[in-house]
Amino acid sequence: MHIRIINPNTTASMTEKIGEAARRVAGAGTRVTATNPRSGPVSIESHFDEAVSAVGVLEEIRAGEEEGADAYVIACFGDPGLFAARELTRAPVIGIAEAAFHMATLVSTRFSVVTTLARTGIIAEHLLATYGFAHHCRRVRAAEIPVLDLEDDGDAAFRRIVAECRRAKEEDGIGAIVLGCGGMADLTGAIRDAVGLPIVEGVTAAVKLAESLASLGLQTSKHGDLAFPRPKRFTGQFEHFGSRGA
Ligand code: 2AL
Repeated sequence: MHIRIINPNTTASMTEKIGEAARRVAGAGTRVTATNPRSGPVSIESHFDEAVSAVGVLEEIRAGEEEGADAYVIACFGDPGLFAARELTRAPVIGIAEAAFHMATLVSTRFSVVTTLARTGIIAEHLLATYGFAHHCRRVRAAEIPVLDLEDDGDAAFRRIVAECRRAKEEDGIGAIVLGCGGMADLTGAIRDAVGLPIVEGVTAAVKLAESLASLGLQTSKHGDLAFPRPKRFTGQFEHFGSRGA
């Protein structure tokens, strides 16, 4: 099977890192490709960044449909464009936040999220509520690192994440930690060793869930709200979206 991983930000080094983390856990019969939109923010750390990036995600889904991808992973912790992406394809589309939340509840009754900047915490909180996981999450914490510091100053970022994870372990009454950024995908093992808790990382969780869905023959339902969008005209720079539909 072919899993197409979409890093919604435009930082190529992060896309590469995400692809490598995914390939490390993918099964022998799984081909992983990692892409990012041509246009958009270099990192996603606000509602504005997220809204702009969602259009790029949808462009990448359309490109994946040309290639016949079997499943998609949206590799940003805000899951930008997730439900819209599901409308564009029969293949499963999995967001890394939802994948991590699901997996965390299978290994612990309560978890905390450790994300990048405190201002992005509200995005995770909204998703926890939307997906029905709020009851399982004790706290959304931030290591106070800008996303691109994960690329540019990895050692310092790692230390701050581990320190926050240790505080979560001591203070939150939790059994597991969810890492709150796609750019942390390469750090999972080292954080687990340093903290001594199950560390659930969304990119790898999403790859294994995508493989599970594919092996069960489960695709995105086209009955109801996730049906292909009704054909209609789009104008201006989005004119090309108008040719799609049922
Ligand atoms: C993210 C993420 O996963 N990638 C990105 O650019 N921003 N989310 C986050 N909370 O830092």
